[in-house]
Amino acid sequence: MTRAFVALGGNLGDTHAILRQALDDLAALPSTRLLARSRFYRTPPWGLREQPPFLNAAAELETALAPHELLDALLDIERAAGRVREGERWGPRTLDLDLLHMEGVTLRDERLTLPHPRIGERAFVLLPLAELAPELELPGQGRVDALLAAADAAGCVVEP
Ligand code: PH2
Ligand code: MG
Ligand code: MG
Repeated sequence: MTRAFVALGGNLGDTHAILRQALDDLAALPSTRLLARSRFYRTPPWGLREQPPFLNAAAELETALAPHELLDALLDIERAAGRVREGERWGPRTLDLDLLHMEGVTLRDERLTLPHPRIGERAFVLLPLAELAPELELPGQGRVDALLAAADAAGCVVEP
């Protein structure tokens, strides 16, 4: 079994309901347990500024799935939430599930890079991830709590 961390985000539709459903879907994956989930954060759009704010969260899993099996499962959950991949890069989406890290795994191919290479730039990923694993060491990037301390979390707020 491998510990894995997933970032959840979305800014189209009923974002709370969509993220809650995604967490249920993660918990229901084969050979996988949902160990923990963060609170939900409302966050300013990053990358492409002219779009609605996002709702972001993170989940900690324990899984026997291989990295690419887990990636395919995340894409299935995105599709079930009505995700269409035709918009702009960084643009609005109903559900985005990004595989952040799997313990003991570093890899880079045309479909997947682990750990996710841009965690350190993104407060909307680090804030929820730091709730789950502040001491986690991301190979090549550093500790989650140190990355968060250096990140710009302006405008990110916990949702009730
Ligand atoms: N996802 C993006 C682009 N920009 N901004 C925020 N705040 N949260 C996101 O999840 C996000 C984003 C592309 O995946
Ligand atoms: Mg993303
Ligand atoms: Mg994605």
